[in-house]
Amino acid sequence: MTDLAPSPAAGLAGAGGSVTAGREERAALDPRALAADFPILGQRPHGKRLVYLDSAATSQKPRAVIEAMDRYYREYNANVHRAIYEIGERATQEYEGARVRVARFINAPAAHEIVWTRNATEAVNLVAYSWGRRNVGPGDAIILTEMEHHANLVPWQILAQEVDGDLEFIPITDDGLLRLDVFEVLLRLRPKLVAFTHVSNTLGTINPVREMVEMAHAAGALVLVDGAQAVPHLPVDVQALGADFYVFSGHKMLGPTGSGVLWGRRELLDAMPPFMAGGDMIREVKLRRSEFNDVPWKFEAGTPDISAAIGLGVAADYLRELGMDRVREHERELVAYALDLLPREVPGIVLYGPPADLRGGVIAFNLPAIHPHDVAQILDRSGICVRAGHHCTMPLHERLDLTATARASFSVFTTTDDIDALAAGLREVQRVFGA
Ligand code: 7TS
Repeated sequence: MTDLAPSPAAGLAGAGGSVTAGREERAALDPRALAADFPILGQRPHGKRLVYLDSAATSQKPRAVIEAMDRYYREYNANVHRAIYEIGERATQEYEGARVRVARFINAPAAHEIVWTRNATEAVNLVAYSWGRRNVGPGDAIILTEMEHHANLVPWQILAQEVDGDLEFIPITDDGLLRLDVFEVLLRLRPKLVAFTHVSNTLGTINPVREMVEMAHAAGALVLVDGAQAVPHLPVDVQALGADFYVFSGHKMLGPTGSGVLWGRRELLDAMPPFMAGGDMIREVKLRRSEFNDVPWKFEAGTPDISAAIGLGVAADYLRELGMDRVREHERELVAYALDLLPREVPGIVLYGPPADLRGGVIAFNLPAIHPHDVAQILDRSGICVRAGHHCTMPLHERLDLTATARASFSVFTTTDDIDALAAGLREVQRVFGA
């Protein structure tokens, strides 16, 4: 991997302790100090302090990311991989440098294994179309779980319908944990692929990826992990996890919309046919046939979202310098605080999902007899943003016998004050409804 200049202005003022990654003795994250890095947190919706509890939908962006993207457009906007002139060379360098930053962030063996996509959804589709159509045939099984986001479900449904394949699902317990005993039995089908989420976007469940990868590999299956809710919140080392494909979105990890990643093992990516075709993904084109470019460019047809890739690289450095162990510990403490506070302060609240040690910074809940959309709308009057609905996990809601939930989700700048505000806001919802 090539050396990189330090990322521009990763805003770590007040982050606490030294910024040397991986140092055990570093102080805990100081979310109040970090909040100063996020310009949007100065907004006052309805004249109230912005309490942003929807980072699972998309995270807010630190100044360093916004400024890096702004700098690209102001100082060196040019297309990549073609310009001979100075600003074009700088654009290519920063764009490819971002790939190195992201590779380092997830400990990918090589930057060339990082394929840029628009988001996690596109990354799953890329694998389903390119790898799936080559490797899954009639009667072949793909194993998913009951807790998947639609992004890691619908592409496999379409593939299975097209090739007459078979989808099987690992069920969950009532606490929202995967039934590994049933997984073991399903593996007797000798599936071609097991695809599951690292962290549930609804229940927050952190799944035992390593153990599941070992089980799947022992049965001869490849593994795709949906890391959209994991990469922003806990340390992810794709080599240690051992999966074959790992996908995530940039916009949930403090990066811009329009940025996403497919990481795949080199030999798998090399063997896969292109997904989209056109410029940049070719080596040589004749009128009737073409030779394709190397990985990862083989999968990146057309002019990419250059500024988004650059912004994502800066976001990866920002999180890396914070230290993902500290991010995880911060969010674990917040979840423990909320799981303790909410049932005491908000009579009758129903919380879904496992205990704090087994979940990321996500809490789905319901108030008895009040629709989650009403909950979200009344919270908004107090400047509190939560999501309400099925969170793109309709089968999971059906499994839990629910049509919708409200959901609060956390990030590096979330404080216990925010959770106190949520509790007060929920009491206000109950007052409005006379509950
Ligand atoms: N996988 C998981 C686990 C997700 O939570 C999401 C988005 C996706 C995939 C798709 O990400 P995208 O960037 O391609 O859209 N989850 C949510 C959510 O929970 N609320 O809004 C989007």
